[in-house]
Amino acid sequence: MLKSPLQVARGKYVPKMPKILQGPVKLVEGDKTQSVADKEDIKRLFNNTYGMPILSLLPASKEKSYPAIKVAVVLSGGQAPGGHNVISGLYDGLKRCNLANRLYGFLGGPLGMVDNQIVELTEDMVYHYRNTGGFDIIGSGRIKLEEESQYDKVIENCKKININALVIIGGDDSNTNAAVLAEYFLKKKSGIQVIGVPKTIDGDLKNEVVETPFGFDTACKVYSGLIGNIQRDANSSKKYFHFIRLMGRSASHIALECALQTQPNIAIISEEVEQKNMSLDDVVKYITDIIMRRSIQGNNFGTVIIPEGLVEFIPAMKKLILELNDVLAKVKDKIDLIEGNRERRELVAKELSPESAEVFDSLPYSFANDLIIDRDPHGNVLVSKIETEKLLLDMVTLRIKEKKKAGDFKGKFSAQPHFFGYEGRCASPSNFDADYCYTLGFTASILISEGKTGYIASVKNMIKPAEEWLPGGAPITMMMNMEKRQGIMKPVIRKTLVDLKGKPFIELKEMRETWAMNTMYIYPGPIQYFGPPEVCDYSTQTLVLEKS
Ligand code: FBP
Repeated sequence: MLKSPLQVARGKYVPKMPKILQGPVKLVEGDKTQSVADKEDIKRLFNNTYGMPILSLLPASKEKSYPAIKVAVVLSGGQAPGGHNVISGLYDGLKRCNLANRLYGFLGGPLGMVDNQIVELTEDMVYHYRNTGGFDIIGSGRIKLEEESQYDKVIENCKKININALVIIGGDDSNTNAAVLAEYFLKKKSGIQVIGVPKTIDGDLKNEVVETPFGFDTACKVYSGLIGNIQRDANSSKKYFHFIRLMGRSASHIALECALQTQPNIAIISEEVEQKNMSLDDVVKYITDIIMRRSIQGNNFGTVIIPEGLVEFIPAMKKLILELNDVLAKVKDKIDLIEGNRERRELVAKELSPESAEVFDSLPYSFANDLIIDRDPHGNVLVSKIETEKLLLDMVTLRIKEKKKAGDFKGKFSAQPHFFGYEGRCASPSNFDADYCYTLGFTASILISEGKTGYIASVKNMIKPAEEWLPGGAPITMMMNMEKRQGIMKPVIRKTLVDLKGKPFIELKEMRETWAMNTMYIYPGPIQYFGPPEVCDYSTQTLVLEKS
């Protein structure tokens, strides 16, 4: 395998671990738990795994001996930096619990568990992936396992080589799947445990027990580095407004964090747009107003940060998308047979309520087409394919033209669209993510060895140096509530959106007028892997502001 000099050097990095995990540990049970909402429904659906206690790992006086086990790991959903380190930590942790333990990987995501695509992960294999980005060691996939026949197939495949436990590394949907499997496996007395690991660059799988999902830190640092470069270019040529859409399917955590790291002129936060009941037109007015005010000062340049999920938070669009989700599920067979976009739009429009049909009709065709493409297997709109930055850029351009015609705008306006998403998802993990992921994997190995199931590995106290982090586990059911998915109420982990009363948003709110009118860009530069801790080990501002 050919490697770059940085890959070679980075391969030798030894992740920092909590002091607690460096010696013998014991598991201590804390308080019993309840789901975040819909307690009765979740309790009924998760009869065997509901209400379990929080678990903490604490130092013990001597090493415990565990029986030898076989564990299989699966990577699920979108890539996030650090997945390979979860596997490295899991591998090393299993070997510390018992040298005879063996680790396997299901290939290509959850479908690999059904199709029995499995490989053994040996020391040699794991070695090549330590501290690297990507999920390519075993691949990933978005398939959702929903049928009992699929769960039975997973049991059958695990039994073939006596797998004792599964580790599912994924976001809210994948960890929901982990909870469902843990419950089903207990009901069927299969003896197979399931442990989840919190992953997603989107940052929305966090709550009182998960401080942050892994991958958010690295992805935000990559995007912020790029935004900083663009800002330096904008400030040099002083001729473009850059409309930058940032990944993050639903919540605006990435947009908010990158804004805090780079101080752009405008940062739209979807959750605020929804709270203020803003229309698309209101968002356009807001952006245009700042562009015009900057122009009066002679600043015909700037940066606008746009969260990927914005359209789903504009109330009229949200209503339209919810209706479209149901309509698409209903007409799926018919629509698949239609080739032309116009005919597809017409078929869908007929099924919408009059208000939503009007909104749908008012959208540019290309944008309306984007809204009726297939949902992912979890029923989510594929927002990464919706070019909101171009839509806003076109609408702002039109508005500026009108202002110019009316004699209200005398400046110059020229803009460039950008979308940053895939650039950050497989980056080499920052020190924070490399350390965090290794710790998560190591913690998962202990939860399994202790016979636990239906838990997510968790690490707390993360604004402190890694040595002081507190590893443990939390029952997945405590994060769940009931939500409508593809027209049906289902138990799911509740996503955490940007808290408009939280410190990160308040910081943005207090500073944004200053950032809009002055050019106060910060240029974070690329992630640094070698150097002083203040350059290499800092965590996101979101985490620092939320937890300090
Ligand atoms: P997860 O929720 O699975 O972590 O994925 C998040 C994400 O990166 C979103 O930010 C983005 O909208 C989506 O995946 C893109 O999905 P795909 O990889 O299927 O294009």
